[in-house]
Amino acid sequence: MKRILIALALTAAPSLAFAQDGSLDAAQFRAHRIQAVMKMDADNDGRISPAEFSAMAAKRAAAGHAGKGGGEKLFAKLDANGDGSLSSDEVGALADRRFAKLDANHDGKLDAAERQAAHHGRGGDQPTGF
Ligand SMILES: [Ca+2]
Ligand SMILES: [Ca+2]
Repeated sequence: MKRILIALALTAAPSLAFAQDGSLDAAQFRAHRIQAVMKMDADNDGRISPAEFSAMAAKRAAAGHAGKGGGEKLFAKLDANGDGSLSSDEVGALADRRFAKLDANHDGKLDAAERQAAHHGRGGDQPTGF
């Protein structure tokens, strides 16, 4: 089961290809976020444990990326089913919500400006850059 999840996560995460105009649709955004978060999966079990999550948060903090320290609250927020680990589904669901928020003009795509805003994490309090 775990192996299947990993395989799915891998095939669902194609290299990020921008449309010609540099915009990104919801599916691409989602794949990209899942890919980024699953990099935290140090033991490759297809899920992000609290330890893996805080290791990444600590790394980012050390690299000078702000983050409000303890990722515990954030982790709890991301762990939609409360099973103590983050699955790619949970990450994907959050990415969808994030996308809807970032898509300022609601055209179903993130253009360069909207993506820029995302990059700077405006209104984001999340060390993983959601
Ligand atoms: Ca893991
Ligand atoms: Ca979970």
